[in-house]
Amino acid sequence: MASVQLDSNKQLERETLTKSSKQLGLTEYWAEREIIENPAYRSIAQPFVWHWRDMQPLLAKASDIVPMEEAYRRALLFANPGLAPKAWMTTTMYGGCSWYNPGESAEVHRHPPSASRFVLSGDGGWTAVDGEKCMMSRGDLILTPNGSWHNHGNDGKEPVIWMDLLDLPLAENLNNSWVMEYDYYEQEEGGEAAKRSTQTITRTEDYSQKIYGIGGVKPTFLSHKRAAGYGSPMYVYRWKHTVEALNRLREFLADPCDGISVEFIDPTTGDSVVPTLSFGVHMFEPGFEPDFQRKTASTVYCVIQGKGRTEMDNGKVLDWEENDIFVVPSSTWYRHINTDPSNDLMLYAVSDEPTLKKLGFLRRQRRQADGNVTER
Ligand code: GTQ
Repeated sequence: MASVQLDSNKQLERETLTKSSKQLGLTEYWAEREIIENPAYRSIAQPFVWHWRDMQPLLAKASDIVPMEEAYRRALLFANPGLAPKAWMTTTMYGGCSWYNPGESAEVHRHPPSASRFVLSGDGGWTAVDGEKCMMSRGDLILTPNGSWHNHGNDGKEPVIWMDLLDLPLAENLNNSWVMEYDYYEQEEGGEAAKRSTQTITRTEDYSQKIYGIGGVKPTFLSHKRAAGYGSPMYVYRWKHTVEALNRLREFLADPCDGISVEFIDPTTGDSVVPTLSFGVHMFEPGFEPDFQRKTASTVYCVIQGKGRTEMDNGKVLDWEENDIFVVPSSTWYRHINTDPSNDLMLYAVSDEPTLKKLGFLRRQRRQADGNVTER
């Protein structure tokens, strides 16, 4: 910054100017140019990994000493150190790991942020969304779009652990104030509407799969509007179908950065499953050497199978293995390496790319081994 020599009179006047500006809620651009223009001064999400081996014992302890009734969410939230004091993973995404003991349940509620679940461990867990009881197995994606009533439970014999992921920080930053609503009413038989803590299941078992489970085929005689009408009317994406799809794609040339990758879509529009976030899976076969990439979007990953590391610029590395969850924030050069010589690496990936794309902020670049950078 150019510094101009001022006579002492002007110096005094400037001090008064600074003071007066501050008092009026004004900031002098010239004085704080560094802070305004330099991203290094901003509090931003950091690349970070949460290890299952550390997290699981803490959740197990909580399952013993924290009663479900205390908050109806027995969850450890992923708090990115760059975003403290908020417990956010990125400036757009919030997530946590929830533990449900056999027989436990959480009351029905709804909120403006769109939510998702992704089971990490245990069978018998379920989420009821808009009248559909979605049974959840490891690797399944369950959606709870903006405004849909939902409640959870575990009918199984073992504890269930799943990852919750919501666009809550985005909703909060847009002043779509984070409102948890618990006033759920159902019409009693021939009587008044009564407040309920669970919703009646009104849809046939595995509704989402029955209606949309065969790709490219859409029933024309049923309504595709569900809940508030935001996001996909298909609420369950089964892991076994995802694996089948990935296996069929092995014969094609993989993406140089993301490997063999698929995105879950709204089957009625082809769009991302919720308006704000994209959900998908990247598969890296053994020995695959991806190119580096960076995006203005941020991505949260969960290691559904395999192990490896994320390499970033300046020698920063995140090592991870099965069930670990990690974040690659916007603008970071990175690539994922499968370090297992004999097994595929499968990464579940959630990104705010649809939001950036809709707003005209999305930029993606690839950097090849020779250093050449191209737009994607
Ligand atoms: O379990 O439905 O961490 O609605 C935040 C909001 C969990 C849930 C969260 C939610 C839930």
